[in-house]
Amino acid sequence: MTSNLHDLPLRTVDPEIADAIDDETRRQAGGLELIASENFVSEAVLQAMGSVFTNKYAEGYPGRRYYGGCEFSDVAESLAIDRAKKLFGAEHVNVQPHSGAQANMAVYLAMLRPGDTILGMDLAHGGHLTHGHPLNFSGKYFQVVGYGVDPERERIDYDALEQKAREHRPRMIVCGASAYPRVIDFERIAAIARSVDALTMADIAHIAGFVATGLHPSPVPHVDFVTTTTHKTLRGPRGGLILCKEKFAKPINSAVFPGVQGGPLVHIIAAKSVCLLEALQPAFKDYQLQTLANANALGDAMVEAGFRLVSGGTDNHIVLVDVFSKGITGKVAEKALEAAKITVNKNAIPFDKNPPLVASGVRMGSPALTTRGMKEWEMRQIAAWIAEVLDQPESETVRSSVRERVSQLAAKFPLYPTRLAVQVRKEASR
Ligand code: DSN
Repeated sequence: MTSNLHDLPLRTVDPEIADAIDDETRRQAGGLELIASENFVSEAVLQAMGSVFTNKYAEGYPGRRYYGGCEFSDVAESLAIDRAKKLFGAEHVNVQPHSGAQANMAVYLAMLRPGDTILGMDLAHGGHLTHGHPLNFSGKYFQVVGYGVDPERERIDYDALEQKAREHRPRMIVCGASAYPRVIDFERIAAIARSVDALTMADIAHIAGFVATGLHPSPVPHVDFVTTTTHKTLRGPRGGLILCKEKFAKPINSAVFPGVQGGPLVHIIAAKSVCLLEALQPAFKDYQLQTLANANALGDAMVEAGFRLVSGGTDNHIVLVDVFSKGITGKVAEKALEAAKITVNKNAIPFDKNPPLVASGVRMGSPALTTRGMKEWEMRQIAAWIAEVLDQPESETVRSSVRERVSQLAAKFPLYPTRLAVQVRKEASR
């Protein structure tokens, strides 16, 4: 050992970081997490992430590595690949992308040349930065044409999308979204793409759990490439995946490594394997069904409280609330709710009149609270508290009263109880 600190526990080596982790555990357990892109991983996933695989270099792919000692890394990665193929019915899977953004980058690198045209959903209408935003690499290296939702129904305007595809003849159509509460017709978008000789990439980061369990139509049979993160509805570690037809396996693998990444994060790949195994169990479908039911209950209760929902409701885990319809901005709403220990994020709504850092909307989602075991009754209760806070967003009296009720509810749905018990024991012994 090079240092006598090497075998000591975190709290002894770095009490500041140990405190930050303990505080974050308490924050997650003590409040209500409604950020649509977040979730709580299982103890098994956490354990795999915190494993000695973090020490390993494994550039290359199973059986073809640039380093020795990769036999167990090969086991972890092969399991992840096989499980992802089975879960999504994909011919080829690359499990190495460090994130969804890097998965998208690898697909672009594999199939596009700088200056090519991509047709992607506008961020302002629910798309993602990597689908062609001018400040993202995708907007800097490619000509970007945006599509969006129609102003009345606030759903993807497929006719307008088709018209733009005919007019601009993109090399690739990118679909999928991060703030779109409705079903996406991947089959139709893929047909539009084929009609103009374009490739299609579906980024299913938000809805991967529903796609995996057949609760959202899968893009896998229709589009050329599917990318996803693994940490949203899929409930795994932070990371990305690429699924594609076997004929694209070589360019996709080369684009990930050595194209945009060096060594894979083997500990994260091991945790992806665990999450994919969990997602293959029947209970995972029950969880997804409850996530849908909870989002519906939350949305309905927000409407009953007088708020307008973008598109009038939800088909998935996302409830996009137009808080400006009640005269408050997303920024004010986010801050007021945070003070009451309810975490959401401000979000632009289609045709937003406010700038993105102020925004007219708040995006809420049900995956995390559903993991804790909450059901429709709790969702209705939480919506009533949200309405109470947003009715008087500056009132500390209301915030603290709701905060108290939030704490009581959270305590009834324990999160990481063994980790918190360890903290309590440590505090008692200090
Ligand atoms: N940042 C993610 C989200 O919150 O939806 C998308 O990558």
